[in-house]
Amino acid sequence: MKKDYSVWSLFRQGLAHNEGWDPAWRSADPKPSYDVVIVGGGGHGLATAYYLAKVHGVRNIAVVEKGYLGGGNTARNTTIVRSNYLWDEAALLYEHALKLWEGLTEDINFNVMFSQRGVFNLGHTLQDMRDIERRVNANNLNGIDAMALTAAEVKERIPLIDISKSARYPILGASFQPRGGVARHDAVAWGFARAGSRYGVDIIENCEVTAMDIADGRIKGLLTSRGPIKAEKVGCVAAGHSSVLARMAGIRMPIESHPLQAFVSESLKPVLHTVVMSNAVHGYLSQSDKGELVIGAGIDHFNSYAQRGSPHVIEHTAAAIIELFPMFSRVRMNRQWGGIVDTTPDACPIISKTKVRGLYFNCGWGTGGFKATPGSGHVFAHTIAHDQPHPLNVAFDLNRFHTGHLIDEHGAAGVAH
Ligand code: FAD
Ligand code: PYC
Repeated sequence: MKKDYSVWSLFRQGLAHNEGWDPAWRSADPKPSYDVVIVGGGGHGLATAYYLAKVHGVRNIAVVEKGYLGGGNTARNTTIVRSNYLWDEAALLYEHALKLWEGLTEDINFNVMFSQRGVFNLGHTLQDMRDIERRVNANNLNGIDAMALTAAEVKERIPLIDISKSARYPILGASFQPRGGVARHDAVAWGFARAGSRYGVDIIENCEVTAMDIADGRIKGLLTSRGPIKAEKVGCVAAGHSSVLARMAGIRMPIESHPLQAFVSESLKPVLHTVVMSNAVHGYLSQSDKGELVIGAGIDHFNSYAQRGSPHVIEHTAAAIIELFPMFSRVRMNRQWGGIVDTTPDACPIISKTKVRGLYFNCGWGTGGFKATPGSGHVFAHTIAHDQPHPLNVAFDLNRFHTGHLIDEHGAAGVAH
């Protein structure tokens, strides 16, 4: 039947509580076996399934998710996207992702509301500014748009910010990436789910992986809360629970899991047209299209799998934001939440084959994986399809923690940990 896209149709659908709408993706029951099973229905897992189908022609794929799609960190993050990392390996990986973001809405035919409104990383000490200059120079050598700004130049672009010298941590300048920005987190999960579903990917929610069937050093399948599933290959993309899954395969991941919190304010008229981050005072914020201030905190330093954190961390972040923007002291906050982030010793992800043949892990994105979602899915799909890393993720192999070839990105991570 021909679809009716008129205004009247929209009105009718509204009154009918959207009953005539087609679901965006097909909800599937598990089949007995698949060529590839992706564990984790967040943005990274769904993107992996999509690129496996689209780029590598794999057709018999399932994504199994223990809760609902995008209910993990994908829907809990503050959606900052940038690629201004220090070392070549990381910068090229995140830049690959940023280029994919720039065409993503068209590619998956779903508006992910990618808004390139620029990202500022503030510097508050002489050493911060030296690090910023070093990072900006390294970015420029990699063809990444980045510039170092003075405090006056920051003020010119963000009139509300306080650059007075009397602040506890005065702003001395910033790095600025104009192509950075934010995207709509839910839309990323829904868009990849719909696009993958159209290639026949089975999306299976409320399906928790509880054990792995491994024989003769090879993955044979998974035990799940919805029964056993056989699989030729398994890709685990379960941010927050990567080490739990790895343990099922006898692998000890170099990962610590921490809560990371965020909160949003009531809606305001548009006042902040860009993204501001400060590692020194420890807060980052942007204004959503609905007008809310979206504010993120530093990690809670204890390990936990609970998706909440301590009140003092939120209090500390609120103080930091008020220090940067004194006028926000009168804004009321609406809600707060936490997610679990898997951090690695070098603040870089693991995208890797494992000692178990056919079993792959993509994890350890810590506080900064949302920005990588399309790039991460793209290179991980290549790794699974070819049983070889994509050139961009060779350096992110699990073995680097044995060989010592770490890629220290603590300075460029948005949140210190
Ligand atoms: P998820 O969306 O968490 O997906 C993993 C899925 O695996 C989950 O849905 C989970 O339910 C599922 N799963 C786990 N175990 C099992 C199992 N046994 N069986 C089946 N399924 C399982 N990054 C940025 O780049 N920019 C930011 O501004 C930013 N801000 C952040 C703010 C906060 C408060 C938080 C918490 C994170 C932030 N991040 C940010 C980090 C970012 O959210 C993550 O790195 C990224 O979303 C990870 O994506 P994912 O798809 O792997 O994870
Ligand atoms: O990695 O850019 C980042 C980030 C911002 C907030 C949390 N992570």
